[in-house]
Amino acid sequence: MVRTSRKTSDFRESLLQHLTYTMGKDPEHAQFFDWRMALSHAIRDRIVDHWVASTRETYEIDGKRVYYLSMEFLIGRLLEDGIVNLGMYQEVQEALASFDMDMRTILDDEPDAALGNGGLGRLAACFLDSLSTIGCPAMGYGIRYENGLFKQSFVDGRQVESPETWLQEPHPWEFERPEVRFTLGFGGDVIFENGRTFWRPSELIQAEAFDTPIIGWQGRWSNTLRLWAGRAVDPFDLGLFNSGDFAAAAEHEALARTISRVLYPEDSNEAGKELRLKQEFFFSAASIRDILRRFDSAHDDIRLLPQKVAIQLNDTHPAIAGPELCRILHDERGLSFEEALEITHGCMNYTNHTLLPEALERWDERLFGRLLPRHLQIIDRIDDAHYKAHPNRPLSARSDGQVKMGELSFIVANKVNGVSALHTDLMKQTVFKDLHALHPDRIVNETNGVTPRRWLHSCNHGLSDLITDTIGDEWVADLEQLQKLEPAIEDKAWLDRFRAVKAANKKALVDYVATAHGIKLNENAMFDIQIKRMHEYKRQHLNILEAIAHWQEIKDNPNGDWTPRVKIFAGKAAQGYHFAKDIIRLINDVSKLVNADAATRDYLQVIFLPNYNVSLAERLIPAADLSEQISTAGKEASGTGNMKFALNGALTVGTLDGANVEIREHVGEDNFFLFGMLADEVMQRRMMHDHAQQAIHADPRLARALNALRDGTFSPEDPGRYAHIADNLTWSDYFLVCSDFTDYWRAQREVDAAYRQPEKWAKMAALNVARSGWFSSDRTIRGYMCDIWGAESLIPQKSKS
Ligand code: NBX
Repeated sequence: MVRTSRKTSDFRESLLQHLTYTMGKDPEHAQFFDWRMALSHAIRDRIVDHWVASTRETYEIDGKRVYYLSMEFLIGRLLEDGIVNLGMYQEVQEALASFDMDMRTILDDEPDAALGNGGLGRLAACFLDSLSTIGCPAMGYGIRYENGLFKQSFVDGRQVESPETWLQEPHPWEFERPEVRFTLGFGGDVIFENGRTFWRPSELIQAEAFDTPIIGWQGRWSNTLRLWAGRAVDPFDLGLFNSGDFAAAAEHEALARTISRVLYPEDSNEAGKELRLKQEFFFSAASIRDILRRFDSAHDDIRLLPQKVAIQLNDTHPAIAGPELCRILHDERGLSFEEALEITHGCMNYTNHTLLPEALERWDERLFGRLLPRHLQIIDRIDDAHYKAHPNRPLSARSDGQVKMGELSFIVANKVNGVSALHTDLMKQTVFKDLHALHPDRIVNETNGVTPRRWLHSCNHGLSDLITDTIGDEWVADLEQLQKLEPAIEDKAWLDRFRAVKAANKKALVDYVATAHGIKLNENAMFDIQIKRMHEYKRQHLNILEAIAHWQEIKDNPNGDWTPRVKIFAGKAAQGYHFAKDIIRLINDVSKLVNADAATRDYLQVIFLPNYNVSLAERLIPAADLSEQISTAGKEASGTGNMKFALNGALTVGTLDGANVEIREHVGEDNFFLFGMLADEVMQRRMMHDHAQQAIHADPRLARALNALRDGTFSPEDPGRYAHIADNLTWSDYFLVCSDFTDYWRAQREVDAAYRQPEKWAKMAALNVARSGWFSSDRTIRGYMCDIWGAESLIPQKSKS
């Protein structure tokens, strides 16, 4: 046994206790799973102490609490987070080593909690981390999906989906709260009786709470993520069972559970399905009840609600929380409608995450009225009140036979925010133009951020250690301190260390890809990475077209002085989004041909890694040299991957879209590869009917790459497979892939040239790290606390430094 400190041997003892008494195993027979569970419980015990203390303090101080309602929380793994935030990394490592166990292997055994699709869900997870780190009393509310985002694999290059089953093994981080249950309803009638209106639903269901503690940096504060699971009101019909109809006897429970069964895999697309609306109401209504119950336990004047409660709607999915709160205050508690609406308005705020028209939630009013008849009436009254206040501009949430959740959220909310400066401006100019004119102070900007604990400190140990060696460790909770790195960047020896860290991260990725996928990547090449959901506006097809053109050019001149590149893609496409799935297949087909080409493979490799998720991102981002942020300007609301890459020392090739604009301002234009049209140029260019043909005509490289799609170069067994992609780009090209191609090519050759000067490149990359401090989600959350919620940190000032 290795010699260990007192702390380590104490921890070793609790690990052994849990292995023995929680898992019922002895060290000789324990599997990785047993060790991971024992470790999780040992860590959890320590988290709970902080959690209970924070909860107690929140009640005692009785300040304003923040409630973050989100249909998605893409939290990923939790064990390492807990260990790191408790500052126990070393003792855990030593304790495990004393049993001959490798910590990394145990950590990698944990499945990802994939309760989200993409940016919106991951942002919610970063916010939870920052809320706890800052010590803002807060609670996240969402759905405990039994099946998270589907698993992706490839068969003949095509995406195949299979169910995700994270809850099939015990989940050590949650606490079931059988005593916290609310009965909710759907359907039925609205009754008017004795001068009062009330709703009598016909279908009842229960929401049961499951709590996960969210510990902040250094364990100073801990909040709760409360997820709701569907349960039947009468789980089992004994009468039916006794009569022999066993299936029918259990039917209630099965039906009730479907409500929290699966996460809808639509990202930036409205699903429009009845079950989805039920899910939205289910978790919003349960959360509102829970918030009111907690408020009532300490106050007896409901008019104080806006002083004590700030509710944040993460996009429009929880928008029904507004009418539901109004309904309870008016119908159940007897407040006048005006007063009910005023209190609701004082509590609610709404974040918009996309301007894509197909993502703006709208419900057919017949479907809506069938499930939520009283809420439809309440929405009409909200509209009436709004109209009364602004009779000259009739703007309503219900119109054209639809309930418009964006308009509803805007009208009900106290503050409405966009997620980057550009996006917030575009909100004012486009989707919310008229409402903004009526309420010019309502829209504010809160540029997104990412948690530096997960996205630098934990995922990139090499860089984290180098930074701490150079400027101390306060940067982890005060990311702007990274600026202090700037003088070191001038020091050749420091820069060599910085380069060595990147090289080691790339080597680790190369090893992982070799083990997991049997592919040997060239670790001396530039690692060029695009990882995000598959979507035409994100333009993975622009990236692969450029790769095709590049490959063709290398083949023309195989002895040229090329800069070696490995192009890495990862991302999932929504099941029904066929065009996006075809782009995945195209990339896989290009990969097959190009990687096998002896004439070019030293210079260009292409790989699409399956099943992109949070933990894969944690491996890829630290190893990136180049970050692809190439959306059509005006379409990506913010992006957060872009921030993670810059923070980990990758250079960006990108358009002036979303938060790229602010990243470029912060890191400096010399340290960012800009290309492409601006948002207003995009709108103008689209008016030209032949924009794509003109671009193709003007650029023989583009024409040739498109021809390779048409002539079956990448699908000889099925030559017509990609003709429709070429046709789409030639004849329609809504996202202006062709129009931006030539400038993208130019930027990529500048990237090549810069990469050939390793010292210059390293300096630029290090400046990206030093100047990315502003993109911490701690800064974002402070912005929300001050501009939107009026909430304060409960961590005593003295212990903050
Ligand atoms: O939210 C994403 C944006 O696309 C990113 O630019 C941004 O960084 C991120 C965090 O703010 N949006 C997203 O993930 N989903 C949606 O916006 C969405 C909206 C409505 C809907 C489904 C998804 N029905």
